[in-house]
This record gives sequence, structure tokens and C-alpha cells, in this order.
Amino acid sequence: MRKQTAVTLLAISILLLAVVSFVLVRQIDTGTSGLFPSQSGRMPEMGMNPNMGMGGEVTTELVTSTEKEKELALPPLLEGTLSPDGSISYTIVAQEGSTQLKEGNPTQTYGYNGSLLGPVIRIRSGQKVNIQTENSMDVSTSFHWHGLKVPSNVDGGPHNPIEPGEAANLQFTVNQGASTLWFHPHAEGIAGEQVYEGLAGLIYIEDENSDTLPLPKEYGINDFPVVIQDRFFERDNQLDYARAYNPDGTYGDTLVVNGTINSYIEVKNEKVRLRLLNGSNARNYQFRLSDNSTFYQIASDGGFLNEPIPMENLQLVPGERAEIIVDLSSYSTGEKIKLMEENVPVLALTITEETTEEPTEEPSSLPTTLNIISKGDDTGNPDKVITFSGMGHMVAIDGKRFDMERVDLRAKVGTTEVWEIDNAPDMMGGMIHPFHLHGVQFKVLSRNGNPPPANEQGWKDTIALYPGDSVRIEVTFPEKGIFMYHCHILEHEDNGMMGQVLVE
Ligand SMILES: [Cu+2]
Repeated sequence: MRKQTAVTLLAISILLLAVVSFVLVRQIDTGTSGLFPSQSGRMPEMGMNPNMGMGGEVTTELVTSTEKEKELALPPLLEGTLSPDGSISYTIVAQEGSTQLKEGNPTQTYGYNGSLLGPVIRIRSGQKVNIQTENSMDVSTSFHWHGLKVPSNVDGGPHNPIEPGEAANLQFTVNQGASTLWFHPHAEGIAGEQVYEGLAGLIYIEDENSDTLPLPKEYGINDFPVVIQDRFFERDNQLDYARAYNPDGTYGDTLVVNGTINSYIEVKNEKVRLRLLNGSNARNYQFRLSDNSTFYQIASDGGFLNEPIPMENLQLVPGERAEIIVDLSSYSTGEKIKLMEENVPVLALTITEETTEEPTEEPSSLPTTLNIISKGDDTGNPDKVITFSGMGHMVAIDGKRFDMERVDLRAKVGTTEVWEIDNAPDMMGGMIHPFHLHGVQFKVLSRNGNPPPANEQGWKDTIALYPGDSVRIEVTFPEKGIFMYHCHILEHEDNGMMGQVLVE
């Protein structure tokens, strides 16, 4: 009898302890007022590492590299061939190669038209574009144009694999405004490995607005592509995806920017534009400047924001882009300011020359209007509700894993819909999932019932979902076909955290 009472008491205490810890964990995770302050930049609570698993799983910490500083590699601007009908043609070849990333052995890598990463494809709004895609690797791949509004047969999702030795010609007309997009493989189950080993490139769309806005636009002079990735190098300098693999996202301890470790750029003491892409498999970044000075975000995923947003911190989840302006006019020759991810340098900006231009006052020297994007309508009920859940191999959307034969959602072409995307917290607290939707740029209507932060009030194709978040977006599909929506932690995507919407 006494033994039974003791057992019952023990059971009750364990249950109580479980309930208390669950409530505590939930409070930490869903203290959303702290996670998304109404100020411009969004950042998690001070001291909270966005890469730390809520369930306490260990993720790889970034370390400051001891490699010699190197000038930032600049991807070449891809030359196209103009046809008399005004269309422009490009060739993109996915290939294997080796790249001198560190001192010692070169690293075996993948690249587009080269051994690592890819060129910048610069196209204009309204232009007809042909892209010849070729796979010269010995594995299957696909060519996905992240953020581009194209028909689904051009989109390059898992329905459009290109086998070794094969090629495909894609044709589309650029149907969106100036923006920084990117391309990467999206073949079923292998996106994570192929991006990790080097496949990613940039697409710049330019238009009359970007031509005329008084912003830095000299490529490699005051306008820089900045593709940020983390990698883990084995002792022989190789990348070993299988060894580095984590089902909740493969991380590295070394930052690689445009394929350069410990990189710097030489600039004048003037405004510098950085086009940031989080091209990492899973890592979230909290960017700041080394002296914590203010910078300005001018563009989000799908193009210019309505106005420059002053900020001291910027978070980017995998797949997200942001264009920022760093004003160096108050610095002088010889000074160095660094873009930092918490306490690890990402990119050093070294001032080597005084500008000949007259210094101007901030912020009047940046245009006050960059774009005109109307607010979405947040009054109706959502047309669709999507729920992200789980971790590791248990990830799911609406309780299901990806099945290419199953249509999950249906939408009408040209019709505007409201989608609510929920990230269900679980007993372990859950984790951040970046939500990405193909073939569109959408507007964020609300985050947990509140207006989105200022830097999310422009066109988006990828957004962070914190545990417990409920985000509403307004979306219109411009093209028919089948489009993916998924978590942009590439290992979650590969594990089936993906669904498909049929647009008719
Ligand atoms: Cu995820």
C-alpha cells in the first residue's frame, strides 16, 4: 500500500515537472512580442541564438577563420546573346570542379559555368529570355529560379529533373520589377547536398525604376553581390555532406562568402550597396555592423521596399535576400568596418580611397521613395491554412510528407488569396522554419495578428516562421501549373517538408 502511494506521488511529481517545463519552454518560444518588435529590424530576444534548437539539440557554432584575408570573389556577369526579336539567350551548365578555398588542398565542388557557385544573370523587366540549361555532372539535378514568376514547366522544381548529360531550353518573359533573385538545384531529395557542394547563382532584374533611382549600382565598385553560406571542411579541405549532415539542417563552422573565406572588399568612403543572400542550407543570420552603426535596408526578396528602413540588426533565414546600403561617408581612408554575424566577421569593408563627391547629409541623401507597394487587405478570412510541424525526419506540412503524385492545394490563376501559415510548436518547443512559395512574390499581411515589421512590408517569397507563429500572406499566382511550397531548411525540404499547389 505504502509502496503504491510512493509510486503515485512519484508519477504526479514527474507529470507536474513535465507540465511546468512545457509551459516554461512555450513562454520562451512564443514570447512573440519580443521576437518581433514593431521597430524596423526583426530579431529574436537578446541572447537567444536562433540556431539553437529548442529541444536542446546541438548545432555547429561559427568560428572566426584563421585563413589569410582575401579579396571577395566576384561572380562574373553572364554574357547573353541578343536576338533580332529582342530576346536574350544564356547558357547555364551545372558542372563538377575543384576550387582553392583554403590553403592546401583544393576542394572538390560543384558550380554553374565554373567550379563553384555561378555567374550573375542580369535580365530586364519585360524582356524575353531563353536559358539553355545543361547538366554535365554525373548526378541528376534541376534548375530552380527562386523568386522568379514563371510557368511551372520553367520553375525547375522536382517535376523537372535534368539527368546527367541532358539539357533543356527554357523560355519566359520577365514579369516583375527590379530585384535580386537566385537559382539553385531543387531535384527531389538532393537539393541540400548539391547546394552545399556549390550550386547557387544570382539573378538581377533591372527596370526603369532601378535605372533612375540614385543608388549605388556599379557592379563590384559600390554594388556587391554577397552570397553567405556556412561550410564544414574536413582535414583534407574537402566538403563531406554525409559526415556534416544533420536532419534538422546541415551547418558548417566556417563562413564562405561568394566562395571566399575571410573576405574583404576595397571601397571608397561613400554609400555601398550589399545584395545579401542567405544561401546556407539551414543557418539563420543576425547581421550587424562591427561598430553597431545604422544601415538601411532598401530591398527585400522581391524588390525595393517603399522606403529605406534604418536598422542596426537584420535577420535572414535560408533563401531570404536583403539589399542594404552602408554609408561610409563619415569614415576615412585606412578605416575598416565589418559586416558581422553576431561576433564572427562576414565581410570587411576597407576604405582605400576618399570619394571625390561632396558628402551629403543622412538620410536625405538616400531617395525617400523607392517603390510603390500598396498594403494588402487583412480583413477577410484565410482561403487556405497550412501548418508546418515537426523536426528531423518527422517534419510535415498539414501532417503529410511530400508526394509528387498528390495535389495538396488548388488555386485559380490571377485570383488573389489569403493564406495563413502556422508553425505548430510541439512538446520540444519546435523550431524556425523558413516558408518559401514558388512562382510568386507575396505580401505579408500580418504576423500573429500584428502588422509585419517594416522590412517585411515589401515583396517576399521566403519568410521566417518562429515556433507558434501564425503568418498571413496575400498571394496571386500569375501562371498556371504546379508549384511547390516548402521549408527552406534544405534538409527539411529533402525530408519531405513540402507540398504542391495546382494553379488552374
Ligand atoms: Cu523546416
